[in-house]
Amino acid sequence: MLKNILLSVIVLATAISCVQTKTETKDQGGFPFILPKEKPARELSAAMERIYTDYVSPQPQDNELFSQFKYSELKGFDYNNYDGTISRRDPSKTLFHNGKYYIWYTYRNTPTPPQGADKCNDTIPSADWDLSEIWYATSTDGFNWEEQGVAIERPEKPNVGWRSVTTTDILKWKGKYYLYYQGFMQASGKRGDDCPVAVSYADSPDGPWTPYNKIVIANGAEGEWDQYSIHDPYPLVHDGKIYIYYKSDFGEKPHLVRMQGLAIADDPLGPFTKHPLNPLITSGHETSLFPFKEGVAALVYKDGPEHNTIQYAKDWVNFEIASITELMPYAAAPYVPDAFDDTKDGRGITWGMAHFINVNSDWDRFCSKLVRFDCDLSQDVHDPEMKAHRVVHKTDVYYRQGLSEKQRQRINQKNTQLLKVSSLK
Ligand code: AAL
Repeated sequence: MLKNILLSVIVLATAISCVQTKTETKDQGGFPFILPKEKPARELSAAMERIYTDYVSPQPQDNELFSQFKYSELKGFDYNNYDGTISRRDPSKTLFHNGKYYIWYTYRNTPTPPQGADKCNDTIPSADWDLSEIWYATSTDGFNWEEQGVAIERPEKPNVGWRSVTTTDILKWKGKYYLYYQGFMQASGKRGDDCPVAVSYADSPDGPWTPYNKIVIANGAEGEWDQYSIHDPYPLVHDGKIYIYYKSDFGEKPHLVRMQGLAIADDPLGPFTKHPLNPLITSGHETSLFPFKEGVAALVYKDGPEHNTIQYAKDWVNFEIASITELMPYAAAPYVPDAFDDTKDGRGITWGMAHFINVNSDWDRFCSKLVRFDCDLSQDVHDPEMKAHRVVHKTDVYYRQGLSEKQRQRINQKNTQLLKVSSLK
């Protein structure tokens, strides 16, 4: 008897709650014609809730951390007609010093294009960034560059980076300059793209650069996510310390996972302590960040579940998606005027360097080139053209993403089966 009473109470309560929900939704009327800038006092769907809770503004054009990206060819760099023997890639953040912009980058100049790990030797590169040095260039406008030559040479064996020194970034700290870079002690691709991080220092951005000749950010312990590769060291100054964000490739090919972590030190030469919550960013490839207001923003592109996003961490550790965008710069290395100011009000960015890899779309002549990008991710600029919702592509951009032979065969087989079945009816 009691059981039946309980059961009927539950059924009645459920019915009332359904009617109530229906009644409440019905009473609030339709959503307003003008999209409210603030979250309206009404019941919202999950998606509508999200545009008011997860993003700076419900519409991209009003979102300071949304931007399109525009690209410009650089002048001043020779690439041997893109025959694959010269490559420039993975630029550093841009530094402004004594009226000139400075960039550093991976420079490869080898007798052949990359030939893979099995065919490489002391002069033949395994990969586009094998047997490379760190070179630098200066500019007064960010479009026309004057290559200055080598900044960091490959050291003698067995010093860190003897095989290749690549993928550098710049730190200015207490009047001195530090270049962090990947120091390869074996050809990339022998096992994987394995390397730790090394550092050199100078009193001037023009050098001379003194190698520390020690590993400054070491690979993780065996079985840890970053046990093989510490890539794309990216220094910023925050909370009176040096914050170096970095990437690691982990897991097994062909399903490499690329995520980003953080190592922190009080001194540019270390010791660096890795953050216990690493990895901090679940997607992206090279590291590209900038102080924004009290936190730090990140350009997250290319790989992972949250690629093509701009993310933000108020505490410099826990990142949230701030906007979704497209056609993002690869290996973006912005000009970040306040990168080393330990600012509590990061002003943001409007331009920087990036790269195009495999510029010929020909794996037998693989080489990369530097490019400039512009954007509006700044508190001090409002450029509506950079806040347009969509990038308008010409039709050939879509046709170039054509079906592979394998996909066409799959589609044709499916179609043939359908026609056969329909003919039997
Ligand atoms: C780049 C960077 C690192 C990798 C290779 C060269 O895009 O992620 O530098 O090692 O690719």
